[in-house]
Amino acid sequence: MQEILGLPILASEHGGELDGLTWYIHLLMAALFVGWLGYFIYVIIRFRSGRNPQADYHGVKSHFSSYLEVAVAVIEIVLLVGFAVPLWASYIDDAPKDGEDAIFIRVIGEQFSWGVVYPGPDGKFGKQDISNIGSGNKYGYDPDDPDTLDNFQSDMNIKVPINRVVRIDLSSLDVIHSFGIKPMRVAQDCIPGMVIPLWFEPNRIGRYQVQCEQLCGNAHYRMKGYFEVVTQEEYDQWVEQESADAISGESDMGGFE
Ligand SMILES: [Cu+2]
Repeated sequence: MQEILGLPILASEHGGELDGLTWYIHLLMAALFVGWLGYFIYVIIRFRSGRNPQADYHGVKSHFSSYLEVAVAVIEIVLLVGFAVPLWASYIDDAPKDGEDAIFIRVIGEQFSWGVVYPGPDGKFGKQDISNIGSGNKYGYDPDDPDTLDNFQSDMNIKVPINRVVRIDLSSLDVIHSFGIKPMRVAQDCIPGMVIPLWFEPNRIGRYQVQCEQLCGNAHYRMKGYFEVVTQEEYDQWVEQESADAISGESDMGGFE
């Protein structure tokens, strides 16, 4: 069905279900299209002027169609409140927590780039406080916290190992952005003042595009980053190198000279 619908490459575990949903919605729409078209043609023939020379000025008296409309609205409310909202809440609740087996990353949208913060080999982010914010420390990580030392920044470029659950905590420094990766079948708004988790499992090695999916200003198009899925060994080496560079002060974060 991916080929029929012309969908982008699929590279995540849950994406197949989403593509399935897209496919079923297309089937439903096709059935509705054919059904309504058939009814339309029937009405044109059945109520043609040749067969009905005199117009009927009374029309339909029954309230059946109104009841039907109300029933459809009630079913839609039940689907939304009873199923869709609880399902989404449970997805958010199921996000991997601190200490669980997952890759934790923080992504911060900003006009017009993506800040990407990794916790480093110890898996712990340094403490953050608004009083630490200053030049060279725009996210307010505590330079005296030992957990901050091995944190590193990898702006516009996210790297993750294959077949591991990735949890990305999204936020924004200014306006509403939206973090999207089509092959992963994920998209989530980044809202200033909120931290929203997004989690999924990449299952195909490759380099994919991250884009901002919310028009956020005149250089919105520049918010294009990369999401690279690599082997576990390659990922571990990369984290070690980036973290070492941060500690020695050769790159952003950690160290804080
Ligand atoms: Cu944006």
